[in-house]
Formats: sequence, C-alpha cells, structure tokens
Amino acid sequence: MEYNFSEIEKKWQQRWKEQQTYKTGEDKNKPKFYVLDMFPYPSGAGLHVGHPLGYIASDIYSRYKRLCGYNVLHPMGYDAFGLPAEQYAIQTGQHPRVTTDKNIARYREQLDKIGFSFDWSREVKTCEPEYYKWTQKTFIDLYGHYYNAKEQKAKPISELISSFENNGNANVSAACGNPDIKFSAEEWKNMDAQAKHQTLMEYRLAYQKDGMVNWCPQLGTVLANDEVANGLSVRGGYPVERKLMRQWYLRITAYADRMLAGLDKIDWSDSLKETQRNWIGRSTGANVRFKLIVPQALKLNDNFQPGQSPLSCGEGMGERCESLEIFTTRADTMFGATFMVIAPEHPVLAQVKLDKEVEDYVNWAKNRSERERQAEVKNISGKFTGLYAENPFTKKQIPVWVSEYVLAGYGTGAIMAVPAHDSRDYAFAKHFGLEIIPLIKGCDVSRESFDAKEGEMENSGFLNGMQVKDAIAFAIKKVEEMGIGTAKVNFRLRDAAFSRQRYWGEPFPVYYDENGIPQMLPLSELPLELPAVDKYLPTETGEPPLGRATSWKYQGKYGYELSTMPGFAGSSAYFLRYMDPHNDKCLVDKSKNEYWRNVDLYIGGTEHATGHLMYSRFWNMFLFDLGEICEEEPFQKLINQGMIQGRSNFVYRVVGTSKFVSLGLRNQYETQEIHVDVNIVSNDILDLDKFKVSRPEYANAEFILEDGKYVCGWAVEKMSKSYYNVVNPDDVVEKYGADTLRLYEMFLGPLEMAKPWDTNGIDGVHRFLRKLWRLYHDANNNFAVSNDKATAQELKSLHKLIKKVKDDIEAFSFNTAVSGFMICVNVLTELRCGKREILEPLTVLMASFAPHIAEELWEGLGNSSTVCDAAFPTFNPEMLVESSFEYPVSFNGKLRFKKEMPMGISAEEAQQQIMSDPNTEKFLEGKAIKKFIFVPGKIVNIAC
Ligand code: ANZ
Repeated sequence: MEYNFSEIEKKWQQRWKEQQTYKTGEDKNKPKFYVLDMFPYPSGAGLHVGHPLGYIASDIYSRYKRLCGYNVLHPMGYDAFGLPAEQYAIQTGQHPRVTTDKNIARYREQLDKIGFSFDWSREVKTCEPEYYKWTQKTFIDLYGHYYNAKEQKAKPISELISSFENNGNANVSAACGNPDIKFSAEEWKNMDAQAKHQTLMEYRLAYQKDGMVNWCPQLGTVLANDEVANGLSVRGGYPVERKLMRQWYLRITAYADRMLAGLDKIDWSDSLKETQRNWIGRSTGANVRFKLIVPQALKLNDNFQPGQSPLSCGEGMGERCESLEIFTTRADTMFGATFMVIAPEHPVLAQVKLDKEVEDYVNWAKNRSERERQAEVKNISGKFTGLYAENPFTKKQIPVWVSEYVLAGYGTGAIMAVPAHDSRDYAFAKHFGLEIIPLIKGCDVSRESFDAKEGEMENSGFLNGMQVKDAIAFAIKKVEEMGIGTAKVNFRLRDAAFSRQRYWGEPFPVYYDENGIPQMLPLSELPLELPAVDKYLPTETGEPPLGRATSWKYQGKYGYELSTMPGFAGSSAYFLRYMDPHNDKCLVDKSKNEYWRNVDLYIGGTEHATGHLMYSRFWNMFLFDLGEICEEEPFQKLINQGMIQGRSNFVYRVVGTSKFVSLGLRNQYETQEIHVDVNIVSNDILDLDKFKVSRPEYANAEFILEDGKYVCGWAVEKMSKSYYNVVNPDDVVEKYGADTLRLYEMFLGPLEMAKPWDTNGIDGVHRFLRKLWRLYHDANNNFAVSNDKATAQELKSLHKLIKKVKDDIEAFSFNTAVSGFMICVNVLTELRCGKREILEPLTVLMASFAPHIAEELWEGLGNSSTVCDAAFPTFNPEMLVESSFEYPVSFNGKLRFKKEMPMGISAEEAQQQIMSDPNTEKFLEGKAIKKFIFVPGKIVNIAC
C-alpha cells in the first residue's frame, strides 16, 4: 500500500474521537499549558486556507507541549453573535440562530478535517444562554461597582453610598464621569431617588449616559469606534453619522493606568503594545483657565455678566462661562499662545450672540465625524467667534476662534494655540494671518521646526533660559500658584459604548421600574433569554427589534432594556469559560482557575489589537478585582499570525473576440486581463475544459497556446470571492491530505509575516511525506523497520533534527522546522536508513506537524497507545560531535578518492586501511610507495 493519506486520515480522526484523545485531563500534578486561538465568527462563507494558519501553529505548539509532559488546554468555540447572521435574518426571515447553527456545523466539519487537537467537550458558543448568563452577571457586577482610585481597584457601590452618607463625596477618590460634582452628606441625604440614581451613574463601572455615538442608519445600530473606518461601517460599508443617544457604557477609562502598566508584564510584540499605548493615549499636562472677555455686542442681554457664574467651561460643561479652560501638554509655551480655539460643541457658544456666519460654521462642523475632523489639515476651516481671552502669562488679549480641529470629547474642548510650536496651530495661524511668536532659541518657525523638544526658552518671561522639560514643570507650578489651573493627566481612551440596537446579541439583565430607573435582575432570573420576534427590524416607533416582543416584560409589567450587548461582550471572558465550561454555579470555579490561571499562548489576527484585546483585558482585570480569578492579565504571550493573501490568476482575452491568449504571447494582441478562478488553474496552467464550462460565455472560447499550454498571469491580492482566488482547505485536504495542508501552511513562510497562498510548492511538501512513508516501508510497501544499530551518521542526522525542531517550535519558526524535516529525511533516504532507533523518535518529532501519518507509523512500529502520549525525544549533543572524517586521498599530489576513517585513528592504522582499499591498488598502477603522508583530520598523500 502506498501512502494512502485519505484512508489514514479518516481512520485516525475516527479513532481520536472514539478514544477522546484530546480530552483535557485535570491531573493537577502535571504542569499546565494553555494554548488559545481567537475563536472564529462562523460566517456563511466557511473557512478559507487563510483561517487555519494560526490554528495549525497553535496546534503544533499544543501537541509539542503535550509531548513535553504538560497538561495542555487547547479548546475551541464560536463567537456566535453578530451582524451577518442578523442581516441574513432580516432578508430571509430566518432566525439568526438557525443560520448560526448551520454555519457552526460547517466550520466544525472543516476544522475536523484538518486534524486539530481541540478538546471539543469544552466548546463555548457565545450565543448559548448558559454561557451568556455569566456575561449578564458580570454586567450586573459592573453596575454594582465603582473604581476606587486610591486602592486602584473596583469596589462595591454600597461602600461609596456609605461614604456619601457620612461625608458626601469630598473624601472620595474614585473614577467619576463628572469631576465637578461636589456634595455634602446632608446634600446627599436630601437628594430624591432620581437624583441619587443620577449621581451614582457617574461612578458605576457600567452606566448610562447621553452620548455622541456612531449611528449607522442602514444597520439600524450604534457602532464602536473600532467598528467604523473612514466614516463607514467596517461590516457592510454603510455611512455612519454622529448622533446623541442614551446608551450603556463601560467605564474602561478607570482602568487606563492599570492597562498601561500591565503591558510591561506581558510578552506581546512591541508593535502591538505600542498600538495599545497609543489607543490609551496617556498625556500629562495641565488644565488652565483663561479669563474670558465678552464684547458688549455679543452679550445676550444687558444683565449678562459672564463673571457672575461660579462655573467654568471645561469638563464640567457648566451653563455659564467666566473663563475658558484648556488642556495643554506644553504649559511652557503659554507665552506664545496668541489665540485660542474652541470646539464647535463648546457650551460658551450657546451663551453669546454669534454672527450668522459663525453659527452656520458651527452647525456644519458639529456634524462631521471625529475622523473627518482629525484628518490631515488640508482644508483649514474656522471662524473668529468675536470673543477674547486674556493670556494669563502675558496678560495680552487674544482672540477666540472656533474650529473643527479641536474636539469636544478630548481634554476640555478648548485649546490655547501656540502656532510657533504646534503644527496644526501653525497651519491655522498662517491660513488666517494670526500672530506667531517663537519661544525656543534657534527655533526657525519659517522652516516649521515645531517639535523643538530640547532647547532653551526665550521670549518667555520667567521661563527664559530654562530647558523645555524644566520649563513645563515650572510653568505648571506657576499655574497652580496663580490659582488658574492644576496639573492634569488626560487619556485618549474613551469609555466603551455598550448598547447595540440589534436583535442577535446578549440581552441586558435590566428592566425599568415605574420611575424609569433601570434595575438589575436578580441572579435567579438569569439567563434572561432573547425573546422571539416576528421580524428582526426596528419597531415602527424606532425602537430596537426587541421592542417587537410586546409581551416580554419582567413580572409581566416592567419593560426590559431593548438594546443588546455588542460583539465584544461575549469574547471578553470566553477564555475563562473554557477552564470550566459546564459550571452552572459560576463562570469558572476557583480551583480550576487557580490551576489553569491564564492563557500561556494566544494566537490571532492583528485586527483585534484595540478592540477585543483591550476589552478583554479590562473585563479580566475587573473579575480579578472581584476575586473571581487569580491573574490580572488574561494573555501572557500573544502572537499575531500574518495574513494569507490570495494568489490570483488571469487570462487574457483578445479584445472583441472569444479568443484567449497565453501570458507569453499576449503582447502581440490588444487584450483585456480577466480574473480566472484559481481552482481551475494548476501551477499557472489553465485547465481548458474546466474553463469552458466555468461560465456560459466561455463555452466557445478559443485559445492561443504556448508550447501546447495556456499559461496564466498572476498577482498577489487579498483573498476574496470577487478575485476568484479563494482556496477552500477542504479541496486541498481532498487532493493532498490534511497533513500536507498543515505542513504546507507552515512551510509558506514565517508565521507572523503576510504571505501569498501559492499552491505551486504544495507538490513538493506532499512528496516529502511520501518519502517519509517509504523510509518505513519496503519496495512492496510492507512495513519494514529493522532493529539494527544506527550508525553515527544516522544518529547525527536525527539529533540535529531533534535540536532544530525543539528550538524552532519554541521560537515559533515553524517554516524552518519543516525544512529541517526535509533535510533529515533526504539524508536518511540516501543512507537507506530503516532502523527503529532512528525512525521511532522521528515519528514523535513529526507528530505535532503531521499527526495522522505519525499515528499510522507509530502504530506500525508496534505501539498501542497514541503518539500524542509519547515523550518528545531527548537531544544528545554528543551525537553531533564528529566521530569520523572523510579524508581526501591523493597520489603524487593528485586527489583520487575520499575515504572515511575514525577521528582518532593512528598513522599506522590509517595506512593499513588505505592500503587495503581497492582504490589504492588501482591508483598505484603497480608502483611502490615511496612515502605515506598522514595529517590527522586533514589529508592522506601517497608519493609513489
Ligand atoms: C499648547 C501646545 C503647544 C500644545 C505645543 C501642543 C504643542 P496629546 O499629547 O494628544 O494629549 N489639544 C488639547 N485638547 C485638544 C482638543 N480637544 N482637540 C484638539 N487638540 C487638543 O495632545 C495635547 C495637546 O493637543 C495640547 O497641548 C493641546 O495643544 C492640544 F507646542 O497646548 B497643546
């Protein structure tokens, strides 16, 4: 029997299932290792060959760790809630659950064919009520906690309430949505239920507020920032607008400092850490109040006196303004602040009479998305408001402008503009002809050298002569002394919008009481399951689809929250659930969590850098604060696999005809390049018959061939249906087997690099497996392995491989490991090595990469248990020490032949061996030896 991969693979997949080979044990005496893949969203298109890349790498690693004696947790599941199933439901009326189940079944079938070592008994699907029950419970806990900034930890809201009752909020150090609220114990006690509720909302880790959201009318829902790209929804590509809506939020900003600090403790790539650092965007600086000057003409009425109001405009967004509060990271540049700019949303604008022109501008700018407004300043826009402010350092009056480039949601929504040292301010000043004062010695503003981080201050009064860094600190101190501001840390990170106006997501465990105040369900009511609805569209009154379930009420009378949770809810704790997937008492039992702790190796795509990987770290830290889990960081090591791109093929139609010309001849004609399905092309040669039946218009196609063949052109592009370059792993498995697919995906190149799927090399990998097979079989294909002692050369080749495979797997360099296998098998084939002493360890080495063939060979070698339970071979460095040397043997200085002799051989023994070699007799040509020269480890020369 030749290497019959299809039979072998079926046999072992069946056997693994029957014997539960991949069921993870709970032997606590063994060290644990947790290997996780980012679980897939089961889309209708099924898997293409790009999807399993990361899964194959993690599978190799899992199997390797098991061979090294670890208890390995390697689970898989589905991120099963999501938009495509719902969009399909809207179009067809089919319940998203049905589509989702169907897609999951297809994914499972495809995954099974590749021979992964997943423990399917631990499968988690986020759409299952027994799982989302725990997502709902965590939401209730988030609602019931606040962030104690002093202890850097989430604490029960009841503690906060008792502080309020005793001392008001004066001594409270907590993350709060409105730092301006101040109240005494007395004031707290006098608040009515509604006011208390609103106050607590400013502290809860899950809270409601009216916020500007990304509203996508076509999808009928709000989207998170990372679900929007260039003003369009990532899924579907529909326009997204800004809209004010009451939403649930998670106070992820409370954890910003801990999330930054945590990055130093985990083994992620520098670029990924940098992406998260930028997303969190910690800036240190100061908030400074500038005195506002309102000309008579702008006053709304004669009594208008902005100085009367105790409130200042800034984060508090008070009703009246006496001053304009700005946030700056460069307090040292205040002497160069020649104008101010405020966001179009700034509340001061509502308190003064604006010119029609200014008002129109404000309305226009407000409706532009944050992204548009932050885009590179090409068309600089802005208006002078008519207001002035006083620069607190220079005491000069400076104009206040309004412009879209200042964002309402960052800092205080107002800036001091320092055109000499900030590039956007510079561009603005140049455009509108505003004053520019350089502040750092040698700074050449005309050359736009804004970013003079180093240097000595000038034109800066009391800061003159100082270095920038010291000047910043001194300026902030001065601001604080003058009582016009304080040092301030700002974050770019925003709280996470947590409501979606969709059907196919986790329902909130929330109902509204008779006063419209949201109440959490008691735990005994969980899970709150999705109700049935007649359509998956918003109601006629614009409520989310859950509003269609008119009798869906708590205790028959209280309306539930009608939005559902976003996609990142379910993926924020799934890795914990795998540790204890069937527990109906809690998300994960403490003892199980203490054993499995966190994920040792997480493999997945870079697209989750700021979404899932931020939210899940936050969620995990919160559960850690509750004492539910024992590790603060969920993913110790993380690797991003590179994208597999498609390799598209083209045919060239002679314009206006149904003739197709081969690549090499196409320049002789006027042609049109057309994508052709890569599945009817092999090694860039088109299958003509298949082409003719691929589309009706090709039925009568004629071909202009090169050497009897039609050669296609090619290009590397995204793998996409529209480019006809999608390769289904099922087809590869069918043709070559799963082991070839696995090896080939690894062989394509370094795991973390993007690379094209190029089937041209797949035959070579397949031939390698046949060669491996033949080492264990005789010419009649009978299993034939001898018990003869291995030679030093054979052992050397094996041990070289042991070392390489171990080092390469540990460095995630799977492509080089595959070439190591190829080299070793070539050497063993040349040596005709069919010895157990070599082939048995070789089988174990192969087992992580090509598990089916390894099992078959392992069984052939007489083993009755699975190769997964073998031990990874031990590397013996002594085997690599050269024990013999191939001596060049010359006659009168002319090299005639080579002879292998032991390293430590004596001159006499060497002479004896050379003399008895039949070659010697031939090259002596009957002459007598005059002199025998022997240089150990170098040469043999015979003078004759
Ligand atoms: C004066 C200045 C001089 C500034 C200078 C920078 C350089 P990061 O580091 O990102 O936190 N800024 C503050 N609030 C803003 C808002 N809402 N919209 C747009 N820009 C805003 O940026 C902080 C700096 O960005 C602040 O420091 C402020 O400009 C501007 F040579 O103040 B700076």
